[in-house]
Amino acid sequence: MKEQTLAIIKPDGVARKLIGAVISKMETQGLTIKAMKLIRMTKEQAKGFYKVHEGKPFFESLTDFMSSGPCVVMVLEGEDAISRYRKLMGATDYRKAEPGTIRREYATDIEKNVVHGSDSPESAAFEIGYFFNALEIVTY
Ligand code: IDP
Ligand code: MG
Repeated sequence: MKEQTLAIIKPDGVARKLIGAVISKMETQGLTIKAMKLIRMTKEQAKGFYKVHEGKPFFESLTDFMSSGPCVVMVLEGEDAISRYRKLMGATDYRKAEPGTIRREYATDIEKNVVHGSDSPESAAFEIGYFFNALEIVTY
């Protein structure tokens, strides 16, 4: 089934000039970019985005990190895009990620793990709507 998912190249990925490498992997895996922009979240915006993790021990540090510099936010589309892109990202902890995945190749830390991806249709709908309005998602 054709789906859309929300992807982020996190501040570590942008700072380390990994935008091109990450997008290249996305395109090679059959994902099409339907929307994309460079943004910098405030701490409050990062907290709103990650509100499902509120109360967890890593929440403060994660939202500091996500607001520490620019991110690239994207809407990706493809067959089973949510699971396809989760597979391409690899496990949250890069040490457990499969070879060839973005996190295994590029992440340096369980927190600074280069990319984000929605984990369900419900989270994709919330996360896409958090950053993009309908006019910004291109139909082609
Ligand atoms: P995901 O990004 O693979 O979906 P989540 O469990 O949703 O992983 O966690 C969101 C983000 O929070 C992770 O990508 C990572 O940056 C950070 N994170 C998750 N677990 C930990 C942890 O145990 N320590 C530090 N940061 C964590
Ligand atoms: Mg998650």
